[in-house]
Amino acid sequence: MRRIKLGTRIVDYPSDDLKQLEDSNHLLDNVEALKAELQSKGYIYIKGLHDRQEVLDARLAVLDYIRNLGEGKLKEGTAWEQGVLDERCGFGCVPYMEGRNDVTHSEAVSKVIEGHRPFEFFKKLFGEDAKTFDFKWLRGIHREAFSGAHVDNVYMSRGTDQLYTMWTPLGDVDIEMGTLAMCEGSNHLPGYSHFQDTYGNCDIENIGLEGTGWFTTDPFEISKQFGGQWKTTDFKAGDAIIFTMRTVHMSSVNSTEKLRISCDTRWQPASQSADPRYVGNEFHLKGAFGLAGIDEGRNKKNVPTIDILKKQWGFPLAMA
Ligand SMILES: O=C(O)CCC(=O)C(=O)O
Repeated sequence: MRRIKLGTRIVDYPSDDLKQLEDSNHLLDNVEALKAELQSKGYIYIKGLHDRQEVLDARLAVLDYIRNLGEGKLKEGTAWEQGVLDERCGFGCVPYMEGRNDVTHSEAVSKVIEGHRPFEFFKKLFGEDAKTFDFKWLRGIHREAFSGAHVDNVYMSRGTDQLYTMWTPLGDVDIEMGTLAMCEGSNHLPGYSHFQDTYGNCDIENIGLEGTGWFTTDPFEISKQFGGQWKTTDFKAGDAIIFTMRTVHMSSVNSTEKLRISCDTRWQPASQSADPRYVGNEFHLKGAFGLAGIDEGRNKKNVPTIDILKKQWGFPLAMA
């Protein structure tokens, strides 16, 4: 049994609070069953979707990029390939790599996150050619950092609803380094209908929300209120998890001295319209959300925050 920090809660793993993810590799030759699994669980976890060596090469390319940004980020006296962070390098020091094409579209990174393996996978899943947003959410998550519970629909709902996220850890990432946790069933269980009709339907950029866009940092505020089951696992380089825009997910806290590197990539059928904010070479986003939104809006007045909205929607603010 391991003690894990999942957002702001400390939980045992594995336990009823946080179970182990099961992979769906046995369904890879049965696309209808794979699609049914994606809808019933809200995700499919595929071991070895990517080539392991290519993922390890991509990780090194990202670390090399960070190393070349200057001193003070990776710990001196340790091999840079280890990805050990300088103790002082936390929020604001780890480079923000989301949508930064110089690193997200570098050869080694592109080869993994938009290489032929994911293209073929999604082509099979959609029954037609697949396309992916140009914007890539490449993340370096430092010690004590994590992502709060949210659905992706609040960030990217202006194109087709046949849009899926593929989360790819770049390297072997144990739960203690900050893995993605899924709330199984949250995309369709009846307990989520008000949550999905209010928060889940929000376009947070449109309403000018200030902050991360997360619903909460407390996993129990989701599972104990609306149902579903939190699950995660230790990921190996090559593994990926694919999930719907309505699946609630968050991450465990990175409690190690190593940088957790991962990328979320969005996929949809090629014939469908895409959210225009994430297509092209330059991205014009009004806000900074996710981890980058933590400090946004702290000093602003008259802007909606998630707490104000939750009150309006009739949700209790915090759980004991
Ligand atoms: O990597 C993370 O911590 C968050 C990723 C995420 O929210 C996503 O893939 O949609």
